[in-house]
Amino acid sequence: MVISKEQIASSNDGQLKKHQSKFDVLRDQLEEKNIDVAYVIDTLRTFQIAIPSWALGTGGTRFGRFPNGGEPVNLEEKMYDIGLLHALNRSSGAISLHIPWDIPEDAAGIRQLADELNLRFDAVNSNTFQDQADQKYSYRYGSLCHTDKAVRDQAIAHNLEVAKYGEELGTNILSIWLSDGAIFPGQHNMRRALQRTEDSLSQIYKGLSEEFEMLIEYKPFEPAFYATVIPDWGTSFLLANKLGKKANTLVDLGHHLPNTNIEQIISTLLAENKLGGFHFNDSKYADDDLTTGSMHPYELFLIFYELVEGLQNQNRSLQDLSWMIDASHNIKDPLEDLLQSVEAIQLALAQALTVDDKKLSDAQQNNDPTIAQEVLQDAFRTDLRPLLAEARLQDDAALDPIAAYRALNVRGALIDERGEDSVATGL
Ligand SMILES: [Mn+2]
Repeated sequence: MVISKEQIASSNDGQLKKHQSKFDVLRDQLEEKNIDVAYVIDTLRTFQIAIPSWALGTGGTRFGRFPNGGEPVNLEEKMYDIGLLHALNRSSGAISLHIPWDIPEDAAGIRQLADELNLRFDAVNSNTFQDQADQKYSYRYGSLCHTDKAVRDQAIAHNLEVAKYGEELGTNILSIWLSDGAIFPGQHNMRRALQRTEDSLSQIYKGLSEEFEMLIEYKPFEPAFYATVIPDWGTSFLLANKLGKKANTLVDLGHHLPNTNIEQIISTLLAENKLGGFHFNDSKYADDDLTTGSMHPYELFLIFYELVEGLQNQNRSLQDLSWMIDASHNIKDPLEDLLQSVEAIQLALAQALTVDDKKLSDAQQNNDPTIAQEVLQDAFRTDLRPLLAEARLQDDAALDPIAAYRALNVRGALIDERGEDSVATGL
C-alpha cells in the first residue's frame, strides 16, 4: 500500500482553515519573543528520524504477544510500512536494519525501492544477543566478551558482515549493542570480560573502512542481571576514546537506571565530541520501550535543549548524529505508535528551538534560577503543535497524521493485503 499526495491533500482539506487560524496566533506569539519561525520550521522539516525494520510489528513481552494483523513479513513490506509513515509525516525518511532479521539479499533492488519511497538507510545493527539456526558457536555466555576465541571471532566476523551489508545500501554507520554480561556474581571475571570486549571491538574497528562510524550502545542490566560488560555511558565513552575517532557513544533513553540525569550525559558527550547517536523511547521503570514522550515529555524537552545548545556551540548540525526510534509496541498499532513517537520527538525539538537562549544564559550568568526556570517552562508550556502541523503542510504531509491514518483505514487495507494472521519478524 502507498498513500498518494492527493489522498493526503484531501484529508487535510477540511482542517486547513482551523489550522491556519491556530498557526497565525502561534506565529505572532513566537515572533513577539523574537523567534525565527521560518528557521524553526525549516529545522523541523529537515530533521528525519529513522524507523527500525524490527519495530513494524507488534512487540511482545516474555509473557505473550498480541498481533494486530496485516504486519509486514519481509524487508520490502517493512519498507512500504515506513513509506506510509513518511508519507503521513515526512519526518520518517530513514530506515535502520537489524541483521540477520532483515538481510538485504538484493541490495540494488532494495536501494531502488528506498528511492521510490524517499527513504535512506541509517545505521545497521548487528545481533549477537541470540543464536541463529545456522550458527556454529553459541552466544549463551557472551559474544565479544566470550572466554573462547572462536566465539569472539565469529561475533567479530558477524559485525564486519553487517557493516558490508550497510555499505551496499549506502550507509556507513555500524551500531553495536551487546547483551554480554553475567547473570550471577562470580560468573565471569569482570575485568577480563571488559578487556576481551575491548580487544574484539578494536578488531571490528580495524576492519571498518575509514568512512565508517561505530556506535557503541550501553545498558545497565537485562538480560544480564548482575553485570553487563558495557553498562553505562562512561564505559562506552572509555571504549570509544580508546578505539579512536570513528567510534562514538550511542544513548538509548531506556538504558539508564531510574532518575539518571540523561541530559547531563548528553552535555558531557557533546562537549567531548563523542555523541554519535540516539535511540528514542520512554519508560517508567527500566527499558520499558514505550512510546517516546508518553511518560516524561519534560525530560525529553530538556534532553533536546542540551542537544540543540551543545550542537550549536560546536557549529554542528542535527544531521551529524543518528536518530532512531527503538521502542516496542505491545498493544497499540505499531504504525500509530511510531507516528506518536515521531510527533513527540519533533515537539521536543521545536520546544528546544524556541527557548530564549539569551535570557537563559543571562539568568545563568546572574545566578537567577527563578528566571531560568521561567524561560525553560515558557518554551515547554507553549503549545507548538500548530508549528509541527505547518511544517508537515509545507511538505505535503498530513496536518494530523493519526487522524489521516485512521480516515484512510490503513490498518484495514494492510490486513486485506497481507492477512489477519500476518506476523512480523523481529522483536
Ligand atoms: Mn537501543
